[in-house]
Amino acid sequence: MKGREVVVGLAGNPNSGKTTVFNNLTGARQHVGNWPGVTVEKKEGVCGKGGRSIRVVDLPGTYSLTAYSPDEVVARNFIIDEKPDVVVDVVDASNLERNLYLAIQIMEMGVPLVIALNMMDQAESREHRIDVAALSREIGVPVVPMVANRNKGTDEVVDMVIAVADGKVEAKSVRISYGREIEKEIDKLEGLIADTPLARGHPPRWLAVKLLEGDEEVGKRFEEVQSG
Ligand SMILES: Nc1nc2c(ncn2[C@@H]2O[C@H](COP(=O)(O)OP(=O)(O)OP(=O)(O)O)[C@@H](O)[C@H]2O)c(=O)[nH]1
Ligand SMILES: [Mg+2]
Repeated sequence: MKGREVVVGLAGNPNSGKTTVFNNLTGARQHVGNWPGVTVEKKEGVCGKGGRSIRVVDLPGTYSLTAYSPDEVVARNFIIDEKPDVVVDVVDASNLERNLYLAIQIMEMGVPLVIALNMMDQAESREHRIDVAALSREIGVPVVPMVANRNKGTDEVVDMVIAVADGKVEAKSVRISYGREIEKEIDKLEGLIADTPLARGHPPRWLAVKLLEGDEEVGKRFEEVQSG
């Protein structure tokens, strides 16, 4: 079946192999420009499979998605405002714990996520044994092992992206609980946000967490809808 174009945001920590994955996916079919308003490079490319077209947008490499650097704002505004069908997070399997920090922040944005678990060769040579199925089960999203510099796992990522975009595989992450005290405040804020126009375009829980963190970007957006 020919479907509509699938839009993928490619996220990941610096040095996780994101460019290698992007090149494997899109080959020479790339376009380089700039993100509007900032001097951050924007790379886009297309790939296809079984008559399906996938547009891959390479997001800046970041360790997190706070509002403290232009790279992070670009990456998260793309996810929040453009609502890609799927986010692929390139994770360095040999630095799993550090890399999962970003994965969790993407999960909290309520967007379908596929983890491309790259550098599996490095993880193995350091004798890190990763139970991929267990990881996927625990966090609730598909995990695809890769060795991108040997072009291993690319097809599997494409297949998974299409399966998730078509609703054939669930990519609903687990909800991270902040404990009773903070959850109470999140609930309150969610209630306040629910009736504002902001809630139409953004996941209210994510907004509530960001407001509690004192996130300036989200704070600005909240003030804008309250004053107008
Ligand atoms: N051993 C191993 N090396 C890899 C793998 N994937 C990528 N690399 C290598 O890791 C290095 C970094 O890869 P890049 O694709 O440039 O990573 P990146 O995330 O785009 O890095 P920055 O843009 O600099 O943040 C390169 O030398 C790649 O060839 C992998 O699966 N295994
Ligand atoms: Mg790169």
